[in-house]
Amino acid sequence: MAGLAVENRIWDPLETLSREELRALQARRLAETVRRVSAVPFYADALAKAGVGANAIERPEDVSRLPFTVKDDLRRNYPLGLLAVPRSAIARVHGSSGTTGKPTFVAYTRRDVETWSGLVARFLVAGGLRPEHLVHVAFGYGLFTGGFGLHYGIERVGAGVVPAAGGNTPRQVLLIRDLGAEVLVCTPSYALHIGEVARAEGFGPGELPLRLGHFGGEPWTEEMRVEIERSLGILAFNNYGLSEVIGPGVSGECGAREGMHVSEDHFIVECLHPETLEPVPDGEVGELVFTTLTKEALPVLRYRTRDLAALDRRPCPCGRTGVRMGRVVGRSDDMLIIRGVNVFPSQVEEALLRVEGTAPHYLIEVSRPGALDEAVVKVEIRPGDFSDEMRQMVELRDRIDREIHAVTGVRMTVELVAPNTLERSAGKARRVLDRRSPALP
Ligand code: DLL
Repeated sequence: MAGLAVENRIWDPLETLSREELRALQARRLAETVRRVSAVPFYADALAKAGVGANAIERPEDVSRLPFTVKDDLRRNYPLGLLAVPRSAIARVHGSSGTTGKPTFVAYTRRDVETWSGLVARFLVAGGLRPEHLVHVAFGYGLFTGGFGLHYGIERVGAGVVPAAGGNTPRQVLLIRDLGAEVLVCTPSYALHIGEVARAEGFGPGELPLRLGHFGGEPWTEEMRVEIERSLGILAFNNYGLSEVIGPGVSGECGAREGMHVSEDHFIVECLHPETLEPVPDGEVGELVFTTLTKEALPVLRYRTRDLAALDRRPCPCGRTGVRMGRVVGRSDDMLIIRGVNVFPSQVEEALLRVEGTAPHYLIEVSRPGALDEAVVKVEIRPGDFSDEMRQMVELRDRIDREIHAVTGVRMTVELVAPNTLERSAGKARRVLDRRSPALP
């Protein structure tokens, strides 16, 4: 088909429902979801406060009457207070990729795991995966939804998986070459790094067997796509998701590669102004808010993702009818994604507070000098603790380094700076300088 990068195959006929059929399905599933969550005290309370009765949902637009859910609601109901099924029905638990003292957990029933792998299969097939392929998965396997989410989706399609997981990049290159994987799955920044290492090991573009890549889990740009495609000699596809909603598989690109189709038979997506929470017109950037329609273990109502992107309802040449979301261009909160791990500046602050001698003045500078993110934390020393003695300062720096790693799970470079040298602000303190961010439109 004209304009499509790969042959157009559709995994699930539900991807091409007419808008009318889709609306009817959404209305039915949304009403069911509201009934299902009424069994969860947190939601029963929120629905009562919003004045939403058991039979309030007749149309998909009625979603706007429902209360919002935010990440803090999950934290406050730690570990699994929002569970909508008996504990015995849990088939799987995953968690947020951040490694704070208290992660947020999400749960799946057996049917949720099946729904999820079907959703992952949709975007993989849309982006050219076929049963005869072998797929190299370099996502972490664990609480993070990336590894297992993609793994099950690939198996669902009937393709082969190499569950390589992350780390030891030269070995990844060796495995890809020796096992002959045609498809690479990881974060876009890791794909770029694999490309660099492959080149250092003497492989030119296209000399590895790879032909396709499915990347997600963090923001990336069109320029990065071009770079990854050139260095690995592949076609690269974008896919999006978040653990609270299901994990990867919320949306993904088709062969047109102009936005990611949201699986609207499973999620209602809204694009709202992050402050007024009023809908923004199609084509304009707003915060994406998702309501799950089929999840059993942990349904969410109007989950505020903090991800900023635009929606596009124009027909797509591939024939899929799900609304497309553009690239995530930023976040409406201060969460950083560093080498795929979600980190809040407050976590760095927490780590600093554990170390005697540091002042609560710091600046996190994130950049991407090569393929991988680098974070430098500048920390002010308290006037009395500043010392000309090198050994003392090195010890202090190492302690901070260990604490930051323990709290965030990410290695950052710590730079100690003299008292009163970091910029002070009259309003909100600037804690982050992110040199990777594409400018907001
Ligand atoms: O990152 C799920 C996932 C894994 C998606 C693998 C795709 C592939 P979390 O760890 O909960 O879940 O992080 C979710 O990551 O709110 C976005 O800010 C960001 N994100 C995920 N995919 C994309 C993408 C997984 N394609 C958070 N583009 C989300 C931009 C993305 N940001």
